[in-house]
Amino acid sequence: MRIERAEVLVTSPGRNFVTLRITTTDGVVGLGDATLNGRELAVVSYLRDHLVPLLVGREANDIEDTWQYLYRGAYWRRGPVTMSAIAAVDMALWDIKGKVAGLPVYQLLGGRSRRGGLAYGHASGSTLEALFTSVRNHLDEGFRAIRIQTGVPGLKKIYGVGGDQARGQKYDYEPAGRTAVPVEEDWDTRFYLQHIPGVFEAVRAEFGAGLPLLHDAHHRLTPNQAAQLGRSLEPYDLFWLEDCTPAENQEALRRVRAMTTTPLAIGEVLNSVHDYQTLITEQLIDYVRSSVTHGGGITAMRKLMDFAAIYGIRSGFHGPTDISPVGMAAALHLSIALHNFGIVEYMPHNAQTLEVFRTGYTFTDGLLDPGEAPGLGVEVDDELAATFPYTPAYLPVNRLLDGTVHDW
Ligand code: CS2
Ligand code: MG
Repeated sequence: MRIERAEVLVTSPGRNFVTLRITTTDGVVGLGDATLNGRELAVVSYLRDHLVPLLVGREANDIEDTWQYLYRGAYWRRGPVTMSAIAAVDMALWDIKGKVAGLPVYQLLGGRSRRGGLAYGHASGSTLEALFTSVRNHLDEGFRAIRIQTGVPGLKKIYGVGGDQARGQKYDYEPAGRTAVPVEEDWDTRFYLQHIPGVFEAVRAEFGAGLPLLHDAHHRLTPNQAAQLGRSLEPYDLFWLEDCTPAENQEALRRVRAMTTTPLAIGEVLNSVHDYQTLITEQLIDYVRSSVTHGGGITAMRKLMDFAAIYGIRSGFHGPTDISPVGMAAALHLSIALHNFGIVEYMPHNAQTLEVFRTGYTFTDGLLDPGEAPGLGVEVDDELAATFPYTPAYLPVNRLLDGTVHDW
């Protein structure tokens, strides 16, 4: 069974998604997610101009060989554009293999390790009152683990803090801005560090000790600041503190790790096992945050997680709405099969997106399940997808109060 055709679909039902569709000589179709938020068209070109011509005529069954061919054969290894493109090919080939076998992909990965994957939702509010409402709404929707982000006095707007939920603005920071250039936001780490511990104290007082709580620092702190935050949050027993320092400096986590017992998660911008080498071998983190979409696909993420398993490190795959339903499904098949699963991020896609991509995964009692459909279990509606053309959209840029550009 050879690859007959590979097409790249770009659609924007509220936000941009890049999907690779591979069709085999037997007429079997597989889908892969290649969405790289804010740099989508770079991956479209990488796929269309450089990978599709290499794929046509290749044996569709040989997933590992195709992965190595695209990774080693390119000479230029790693990086988010390359790895997202390879991920899309990899996912599509697993989708095809599952369909040919008549099995959901998780069965091909060794079968089920649990009933469902614990998912966390994004609660946020510019004030404590708005935050509490958001937490309650998430609990009502069935979430059993919740990420907490709030406004900070003295700062105008903070990424990850949504608007008025009653007016449907729940995740209005995702996508950040459908504008020609990025929106600019302000930032001051001292204001932030002074404010956050009190927020967690209030959330614990309101919702009790049992609820798993997470927090994302979005790479904005120095190692010392991150250590200070981790220590100040210890009384509130976080499930994790995410992306406390810029992820490209693995050694920075040594200082943080030595200073706090708050569990650490990092890696949504990492895309290779090599990016994790120090983090994993020195046990500097507790959770791997890469997505299957940006981490080279199921083949690569399975290996990364097996490496992490030796050190007792678990998965916490990135699952914001910029991971398409196809990428989310791939993450869920892997999550359900892995022994060292930890948690998975879940921001439900909007209704338009779920009309373009018909999904088979379910969310029940706080757990996500990939479903039993053969392959990944997602289908795309071409005609509907074509009615939502690509729209430029960018994440915000941060400036300190004196105008200096700050870490994302
Ligand atoms: C966030 C995301 O989900 C998360 O943890 O950090 O909102 C992230 O900023 C975007 O997905 C970036 O594309
Ligand atoms: Mg994050």
